[in-house]
Amino acid sequence: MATVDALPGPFTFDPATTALVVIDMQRDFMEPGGFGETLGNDVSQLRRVIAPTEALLRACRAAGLTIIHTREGHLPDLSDCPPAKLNRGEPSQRIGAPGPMGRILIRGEHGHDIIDELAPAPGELVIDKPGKGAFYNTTLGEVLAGLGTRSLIVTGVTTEVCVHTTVREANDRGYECLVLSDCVGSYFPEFQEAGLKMIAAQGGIFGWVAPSTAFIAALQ
Ligand code: TIU
Repeated sequence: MATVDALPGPFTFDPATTALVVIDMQRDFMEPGGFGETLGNDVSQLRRVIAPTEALLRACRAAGLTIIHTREGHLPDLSDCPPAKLNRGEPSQRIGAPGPMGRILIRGEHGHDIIDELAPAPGELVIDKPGKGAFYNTTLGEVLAGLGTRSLIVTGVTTEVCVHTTVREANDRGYECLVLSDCVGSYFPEFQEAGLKMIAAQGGIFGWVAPSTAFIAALQ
């Protein structure tokens, strides 16, 4: 067992039953011209997450940890995109509209894929998800059950949207989640701060929070 100095207290995990989950580090959220920018966001806010996540991936690969990447996106015919999600914003900028990186948030398009810096290595799992949470309408639950996973190290974007939804889903399913504060990012600095506080508040209502350096130190 290994222990991380975390909030609200020590996070103890067995690397053999722990998976790193890297959420939605896709061009559509990280780069100009993608879904994140069409929603009115300043995508440059997320760049600071990349370097610490690269270092984290190196450490997790060296330690032989299970690594899972997720991608949010929809089928080309949009049959898996509910109207409540599709009908937001200007029609020319909606999910499925043509953009500089291909159709916005559509599986198989350049913008939908993970940024080059954090590209999955051979053998790492990639879970495509239609919603914010990584469990909803995906095989993640079955995959983790098959692996015997009990703890999740959660990173990615955005903190208060897909990271939070996934951590909440995971917590209800009995997984112990450690969110790495410098490896998650929000378009809104105030949501980043509040989003992290909300996870560890009330004795760790959804999980634990620590910087990636603390987790990497515990892994080695
Ligand atoms: N808009 C926003 O902050 N996030 C999303 O739409 N998806 C994810 O967080 N991945």
